[in-house]
Amino acid sequence: MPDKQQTLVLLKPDALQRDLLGEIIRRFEMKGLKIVGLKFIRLTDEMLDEHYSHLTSKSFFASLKQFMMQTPVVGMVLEGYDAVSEIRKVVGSTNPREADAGTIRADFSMNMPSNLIHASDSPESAAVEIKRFFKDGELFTYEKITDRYIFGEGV
Ligand code: IDP
Ligand code: MG
Repeated sequence: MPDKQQTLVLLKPDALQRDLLGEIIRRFEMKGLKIVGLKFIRLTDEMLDEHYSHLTSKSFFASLKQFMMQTPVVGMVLEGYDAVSEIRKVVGSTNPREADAGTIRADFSMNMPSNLIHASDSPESAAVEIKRFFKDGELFTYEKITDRYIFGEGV
């Protein structure tokens, strides 16, 4: 049985400005990823220092943080089998020009840091990032009538 996981996604300010929120969420839904958390988040400098701590030494760090604070971001927690790696597949490589055609970053973006989406890169960082942005009461588990078709349960 594959591993049912939850992962953290942020839709970045370029997704909001370019009216791509719906298109991106639609692609996650089409893949069969279940939305278990969804809200606007106004990121702060402190939150970004923590979230992008692996990039503090990079020359683009300050401008990346500035970019991420331009508008609220949409935070999502998505659930599915191997959700962490499956979402990264749908999202595509960090540099949109190196991303495979058909991925969201390749299809809708050109450059960094404006590559539309953050998605956790491992189950361990997903657990930390979900806790960073969502309280327990903001996550919802529920049955969908399509679960058995998407997840293969009881078929
Ligand atoms: P990821 O978002 O695919 O996990 P990371 O290496 O964790 O990639 O980088 C976080 C974010 O930092 C990227 O999504 C992108 O927005 C930004 N970034 C990464 N590399 C560069 C760069 O070389 N120039 C500008 N921004 C970058
Ligand atoms: Mg990353």
